[in-house]
Parts: sequence; C-alpha cells; structure tokens
Amino acid sequence: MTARSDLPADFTWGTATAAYQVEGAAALDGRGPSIWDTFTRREGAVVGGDTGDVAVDHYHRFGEDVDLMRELGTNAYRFSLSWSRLLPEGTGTLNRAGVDFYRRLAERLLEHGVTPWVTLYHWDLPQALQDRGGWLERDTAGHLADFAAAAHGALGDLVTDWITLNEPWCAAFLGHGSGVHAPGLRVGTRAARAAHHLLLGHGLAVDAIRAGSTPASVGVTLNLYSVRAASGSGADRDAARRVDGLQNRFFLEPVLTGRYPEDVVRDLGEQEWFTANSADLARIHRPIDFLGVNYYSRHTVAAPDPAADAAGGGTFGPAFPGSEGVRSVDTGAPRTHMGWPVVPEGLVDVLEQAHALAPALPLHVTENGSAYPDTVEEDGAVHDGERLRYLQQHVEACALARERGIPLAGYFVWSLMDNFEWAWGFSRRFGLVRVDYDTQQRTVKDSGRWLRAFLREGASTGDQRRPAPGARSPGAVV
Ligand code: IFM
Repeated sequence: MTARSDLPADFTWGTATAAYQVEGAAALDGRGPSIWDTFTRREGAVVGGDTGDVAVDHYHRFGEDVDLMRELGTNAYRFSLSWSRLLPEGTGTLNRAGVDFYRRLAERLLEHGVTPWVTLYHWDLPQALQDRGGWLERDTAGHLADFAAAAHGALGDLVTDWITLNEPWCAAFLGHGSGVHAPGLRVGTRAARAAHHLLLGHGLAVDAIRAGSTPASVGVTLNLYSVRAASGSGADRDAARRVDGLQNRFFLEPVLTGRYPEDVVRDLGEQEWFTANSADLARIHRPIDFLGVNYYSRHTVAAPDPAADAAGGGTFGPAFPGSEGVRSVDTGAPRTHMGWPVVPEGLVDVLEQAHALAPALPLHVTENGSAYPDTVEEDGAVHDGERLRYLQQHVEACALARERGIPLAGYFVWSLMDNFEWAWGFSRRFGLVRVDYDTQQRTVKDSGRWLRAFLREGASTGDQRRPAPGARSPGAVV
C-alpha cells in the first residue's frame, strides 16, 4: 500500500497529452499539415475514419483543461508542440499564432502552479518534411534541431523541462516497419535508419536547446517494455533477446552509452550502414538531465513455431524487423482494451534496466495508463474501477522502484483526458477525464477522483472504495 508521502515531497505528479491527439484546430491560424493529417485521410488507416481535425478541442478549451489539472491536484503537465503549427513548412519563420497558443497555455499552467513539460516531437512531422523524405533522410535530424532552437527561443522563458522525442521506436517501426502509423511506410529493416535519424535529431536538439539563452532541463522519452522469455529454452531466450534488443536496447544504449547493441544491428542485417554512420553516436550520446520512460506492459515471448501459430496467440511482425515470427505468449494476465497485459512489476524491470546503464541519471515515468471501454452512468459518473486499480498498482511500482534505490523523480498519467488514439481513432479511451466527443463535455472519472484524493493524502493505493464526490470544478462534472 502506497501513500503520496511514501514518495519524495518534490516528486512530479503529472498528466500527459500530445498535440495531434488533443488540440484539434487542424487548419486554423496558419497551422500546416502534418503526416497525421495525411495518414488519417488514407482509406482504412484509422478505425472509423477518425481524424484529429477537432480531437478534444484543447486548442480552444485549454483553460478549462488546466482547471481540471488543478482540480486533480497534479503539479505538472506534459504536452507536445505541433511542429507544423509553429513552422507550417517544417522550417523557416515561426508562425506567430502558434507561438501565442503555446505561450498562453504555458502561462496558464504556471499561474495555476502546474509546471509545463514540453515534448518537441510526438510523431507529427510536418508533411512538407515528409515530402522531402522524412525520417529516412538524415536532413530531418537537422531540421528537428532547428525547430528545437526556435521553440526554445520562443518558450524558454516559460518552459524549463524539455523532451526531445516521444517514443522513437513507434515513429520508426510503426511508421516505417508495419506502417500502421504515419507516414504508413513499410521499408523493412531500413526502418532502423529512421530510428537512427530520430536519435541523431535528439542529440542535435539537446545541443540546440542548451545553446539557448535560458536554462533548460533536457531529456528524451523512450517506450520500454519488460521482456520475458516464455521458458528457459535457448530458443525462447533468443526470442527475448531480439525483442528486448529492438524495443529497448536499440534506443537506451546509444542515448545512454554511445553504442548500438551489436546483436541488434546484426539481426537487422544493417551492419554496413550503421558502421558508415557510426560517427553519429557521439552526437546522439549527449549529456541529458533525465530519461523519460513510458511504460504500459510486458512482452512474454517464445521462439517462432508455425504449429503454435495455428493455435493463435499472435506473432511479432514487420514492426519488429529481425524478430518476425517470434510469438507473443498469453500468460493469463488481465488485459486492457488495447489487449495489453497488465503487469505492474514490469515497470520496475524497465526502470532497473535504464538505471543500470546510467546509475546517476534521474528517471521520470513520462507515461503510464490504460484504456478501458468506460460506461457512463445515468448520473453521468464513470466508475472506471479497472483503470483506477491499474493506476494504483503502477504507483505502487514507482514506490518499489524508489525503495530499490532508483532515482525516480516523477510520474505522468497517460492521459489527462480521452483523446485520439492514433490508428485506433476515438475507439480507445485512456483518460482520467472522460470526453463526450459530441459535446466536448469533460467529466472526471473515478480514477481521476482517486488520484485527486491520493495527491491530497486522502487515499492510498490500498483504497478500494469509490472516491467520494468532491466539489464541482469549472467545466468538470465531478
Ligand atoms: O496515446 C499513446 C501516446 O501518444 C504515446 N504512448 C502510448 C499512448 C497509448 O497508446
């Protein structure tokens, strides 16, 4: 059982969102198109043909949303910048209206005691840069650094905490391996080159931000999975090595140690290209102030076996070049609406894995959360007991990580509110706050009410009761 006081008094308790998932206002005030605007128009790319055109209208409702954060008692908000809102063509002169929006948001947060945490790149590359080759082109890394310098110049007096990239694994391998994310390419092992250019962009952006005139704390966010072999057999252990290699080590090691894991580059069959570009490792391995870890689940894996495939269970596909055919094994753990097994102890695994590579580096859980198909009661309440329990179990895992000596300094829930869940459209809900997509009405769910009680020291993770209703907040039905 964990209480807020079991974590340090200066621990960061935040919520997170990303520009394309929440802002809407896709064609307003000079914003240029991003690859997600293009991808969502592709037939069959997104469930229900949903788009982020309106999303949850955070662009217009951010004031109400900041009130919700204050109501929840969180002290930080992680949001991303829409690159094409700030630089409609991806390069050039800043769009004043875009700067104004993010300045007003940051000012509003600060007025309410909520620290803004800015992610520069959360997957929405300006379409103009995709037209020049996107992340498969090395130049895109330099453009990210220029964007970082411009954004920091425009917001650095209000924002101290900067995250260069969100989940480069997804941008590289879902965007260019399986193609289920924008830009929807399937280039096989060459997707690893996109990963390299993203990482290079990270390193260059770190330097660009540090060169600015205001001090900054800079890091990068990786999505790490706990990976376990289904058995002790050599074949299953090799399957786990491959999946851990591409998902975790391929990103952790260059950022934290300045090396790519040789076994992964070999599995990919990309040795020649990576050797030719090895001088970039010094540019990727820049000193950072923290590592952001997004954690959702564990992969339990077994060696390819066509006979077992026939019995179902799922295999890793083109998003895992070098591991295709590796099986995902069902251990019987409960699953979320995304189908992801709920394994809270896996959060400790991934924090330990990162900590082992950089023992002095502070870690932040920059995303953790769960989707469930919520039901709205007649009185408007959302009793999302499963999400509430997921949250409690992962907060307990944070406390355990601290007990084990890991310098974990913050925890951000994904997400503040229901939003556009990429290829799943609006069919998957992660929010502490429900959004009625017809009216844009926000309603704090039981999970949000529990978090509020927990942060006010009125509840612990052992508290199974429904949180008592509190006072109504502006814009929120509590
Ligand atoms: O919604 C995403 C987010 O954009 C990145 N991390 C995972 C979340 C849930 O899939």
